[in-house]
Amino acid sequence: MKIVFATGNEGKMKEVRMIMGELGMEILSMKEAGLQLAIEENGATFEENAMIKAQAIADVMDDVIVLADDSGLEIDYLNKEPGVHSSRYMGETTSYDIKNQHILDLLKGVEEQKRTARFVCTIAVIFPDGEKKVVRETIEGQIGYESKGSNGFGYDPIFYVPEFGCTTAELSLEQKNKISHRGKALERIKTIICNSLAGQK
Ligand code: ITT
Repeated sequence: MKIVFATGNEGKMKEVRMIMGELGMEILSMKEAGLQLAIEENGATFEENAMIKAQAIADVMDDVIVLADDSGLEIDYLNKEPGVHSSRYMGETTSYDIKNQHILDLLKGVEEQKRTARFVCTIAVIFPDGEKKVVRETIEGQIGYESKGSNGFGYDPIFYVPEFGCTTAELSLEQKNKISHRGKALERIKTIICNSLAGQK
């Protein structure tokens, strides 16, 4: 049995491979599965978008477990924006250096207690028999005062985690996966897959 992960985001794929690799199953990105689909993420929630992406792959592939992640950054001071629009925020092709600087500018002078934010990750799974599940996990933090670190991707350089005293871009892949929204969601999905496979024996 293979897993196809419905993402075109290489940063996500790195995190996925580290955790899901422990299952001992082949994990393919959409590109590796030979799929070039333009999937319109028009859901109103992370859960809906994750299921839209997973369903688009499940519709064209048989005998694989399909996973899809929809995630984003909610900034309380900006009324939870960019939220479900995180990858489209300021334009899909705009660099994260520019997006992150723009957010820092919007929060200029805002006191620490009001800089609260969270990463949200929903992961949808669709099994070959059509069974579907979706999980949601978060990590709480704050928008920092400057961009820091070069690990991770996206908004990691401005997402400050008080317990660690650094941004998620300053954590190693292993450290980030232990505490992150995606790491926790992937661990739950791993258990769901293990239980489902055990039930089939
Ligand atoms: P796919 O839809 O192909 O998976 P995407 O990047 O468009 O790739 P999303 O629609 O789920 O994915 O948007 C998620 C965005 O939220 C992502 O592009 C980042 O900007 C941000 N994001 C999510 N998780 C993140 C993380 O762990 N670190 C930094 N930024 C993150």
